[in-house]
Amino acid sequence: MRKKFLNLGRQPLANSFLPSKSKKILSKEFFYNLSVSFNTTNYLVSVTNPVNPKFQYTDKYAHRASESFTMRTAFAKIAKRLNKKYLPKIVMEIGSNDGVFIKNFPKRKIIAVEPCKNLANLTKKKFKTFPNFWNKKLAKKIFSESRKADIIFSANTISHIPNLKETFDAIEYSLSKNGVLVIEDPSLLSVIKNNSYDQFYDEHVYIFSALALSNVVKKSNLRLFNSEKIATHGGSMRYYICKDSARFKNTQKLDLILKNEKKMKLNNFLTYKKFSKRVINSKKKLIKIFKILKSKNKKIISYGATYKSSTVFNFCKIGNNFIDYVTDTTLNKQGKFTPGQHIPIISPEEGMNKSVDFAFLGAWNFKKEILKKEKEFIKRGGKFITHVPSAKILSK
Ligand code: JHZ
Repeated sequence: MRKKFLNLGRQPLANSFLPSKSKKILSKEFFYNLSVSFNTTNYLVSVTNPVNPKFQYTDKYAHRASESFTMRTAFAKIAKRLNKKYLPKIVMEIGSNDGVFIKNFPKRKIIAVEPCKNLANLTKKKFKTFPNFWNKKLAKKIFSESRKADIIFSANTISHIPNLKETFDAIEYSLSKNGVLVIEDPSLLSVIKNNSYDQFYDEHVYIFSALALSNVVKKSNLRLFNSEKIATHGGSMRYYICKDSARFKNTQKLDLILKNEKKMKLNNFLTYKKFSKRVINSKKKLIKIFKILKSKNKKIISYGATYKSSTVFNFCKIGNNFIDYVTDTTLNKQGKFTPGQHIPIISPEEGMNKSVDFAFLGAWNFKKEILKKEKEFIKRGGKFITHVPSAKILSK
């Protein structure tokens, strides 16, 4: 049974950066009600009413995974590790974005799957890319009984696909006998601990726990056999999954992770009810900070036009009333307006000037990288605001 625990209100698609604020564009903006539910049977936490993926993963998809140094380095490192450990002949990535992970393998081994046509067009010049959604039909087109994948990798994508049964069935069909599926997605435990409710938006249909994922993959004759915590995206998990009959034994690390999730009561609805109360308090606190700063005539901007900040701004109704503009390094976000609240997005070169007093960390997950980059801003007295793990002005 699914039970609702969090209501984040009327939200736009987090990827729908507007090209202008013309009446015509604004009248077409799509909104839906974002609420989050807990499944008391398999412990899955999911958006209650997911949006049709056809409206989300279009040829206008804005996110470029290689925009941050942190992610480029992390993907290169895990690619090297997987290559050494499993010696794959064929590696497939589901949701290959701009190729930041899969480009680390030799071209002849690569199969990339990316439904956003603008991104698929970028990588198809470099290696084999299927511009399609991942499903059984595509799996049967790519693989046969004699040709299977030794590694299937998918970062920040499986959690975006509403139909998990078909997704994992298609993966089970595509994996070689001892092939390994490696997925990375935000960690539910981190979301609960950090109060990072902004991990919920239309694309994050699921925020997985190891407990829930192990239940879900079983239904497709797959087995979660290992898992590790990773630091990316404000606390994620890397999961290793194989065919039920594959040679891998379940690891002690996985046992500990499952035990800890039970200890933290991720299998209990009450945990989520309490989380929901903390989210409402976080909203109140953040609005209070913005109001105080505005009453002192401070100039506030936001740093990083993230999908996550779309949830925060639309939930807390933070727009041009508090924030002058958002800076972002991604070229195709610059010159546009944020979804729902319509705050202009400009380049950091233009935006991080001397008149800025405070910058809200929309990309709080890259705090370390950003603080290092913005030493000048901090040196002249500029301060960052965050809402994770609690709403506050950072002291340095
Ligand atoms: P970032 C996206 O979410 C969407 P977002 C997606 N659904 C998902 O799951 C996660 O990624 C993984 C900019 N930036 O990665 C670049 C700066 O401007 O936190 C990006 O636009 N300056 C696929 O959008 C944004 O911030 C910087 O110094 O929440 C970061 O977006 C840095 C480091 C980043 O993901």
